[in-house]
Amino acid sequence: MSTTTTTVTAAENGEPITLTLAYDKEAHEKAHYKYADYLPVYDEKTHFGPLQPFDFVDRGLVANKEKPNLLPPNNPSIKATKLTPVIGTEIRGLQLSQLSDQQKDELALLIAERGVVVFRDQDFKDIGIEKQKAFGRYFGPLHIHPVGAHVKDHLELHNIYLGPDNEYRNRNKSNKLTTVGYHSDVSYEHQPPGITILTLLSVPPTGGDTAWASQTAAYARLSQPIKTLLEGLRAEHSGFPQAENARRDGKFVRREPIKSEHPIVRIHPATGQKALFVNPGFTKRIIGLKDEESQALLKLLFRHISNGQDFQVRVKWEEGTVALWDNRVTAHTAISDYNVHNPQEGLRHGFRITTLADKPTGVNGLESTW
Ligand SMILES: O=C(O)CCC(=O)C(=O)O
Ligand SMILES: [Fe+2]
Repeated sequence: MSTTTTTVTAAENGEPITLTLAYDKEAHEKAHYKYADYLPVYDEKTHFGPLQPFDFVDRGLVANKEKPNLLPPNNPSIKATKLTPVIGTEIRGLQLSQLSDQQKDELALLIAERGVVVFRDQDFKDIGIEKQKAFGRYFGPLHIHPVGAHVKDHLELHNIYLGPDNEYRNRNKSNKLTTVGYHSDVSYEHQPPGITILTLLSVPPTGGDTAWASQTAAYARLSQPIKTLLEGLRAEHSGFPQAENARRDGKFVRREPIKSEHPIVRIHPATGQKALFVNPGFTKRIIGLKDEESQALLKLLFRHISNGQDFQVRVKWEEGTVALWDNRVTAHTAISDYNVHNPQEGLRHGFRITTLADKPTGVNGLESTW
């Protein structure tokens, strides 16, 4: 398993920054890779203190619920298709880069309602990094990943890269039966992400889909006694294993890991919908239960989320696809089913912009603690 690590020095604000390149420089130079500026690197110097609390108002709260600006009726050039009855909408005929504030507000609400909205044929990947970040910032402060590879000089662009020159993303999967691992992005944060915007720059012709599960549907399917039990409970979400694995692998940890205790049933601030807010990626235990009780209940919920094909959607990426999802009402997983060593199946590369949101609120005002 080869992870390329070449160390170079970049002069930034007069201060040298050690960058580790997480790709094969020569191979990409030879191929004149169009998105070379977005290749994965590690800034091994910039360290951050804990994230600070901030006020958050969901953009979806001020949106017109009919969405007349985003999806005007009688406009045949805009096509919005429900990918499944329960979760996922695909939009063609609109450019994210051209949306007005009103349209973005309606989009925030649509993402909350549908879980994930997939935009096809976008110019978003070519509008430049500053505009990409500004688009994300409209929905909330941008998250900087505590350990991940990023785009050079832009820590807010979390790198998604799996190719012959860097298989690190699959490292922890190599002794697993499946690459599927449902999670809600960095749910251990005290004010965890709302909307994530994932843009792929290089898409394998087949494979590398992403799947999402509706956590509102997952909640709704539960029996009333289980719903009632879960509504009174919090679960611990931890960033420690991720940071410990990174350190073990010689990666730089730019922010020390934290834990949060979030309500297991969370209410979305814009839709008022209840959603399950536990995920196999980061949720470790249920507070107040005995160990065996917590393990049994989490196992039940994780299986429920992962097995529920009838409340999941699987999306095939195309050139120009951008997917936006709401981490408060969905869990998602990359599907790493392609052979990175087969040039025909090739490289999957993109970037994730992740916006932070509210401190989770549960039923009867149950709040997150830490
Ligand atoms: O690559 C994907 O499809 C999703 C990646 C992901 O879930 C993540 O980086 O958090
Ligand atoms: Fe993710």
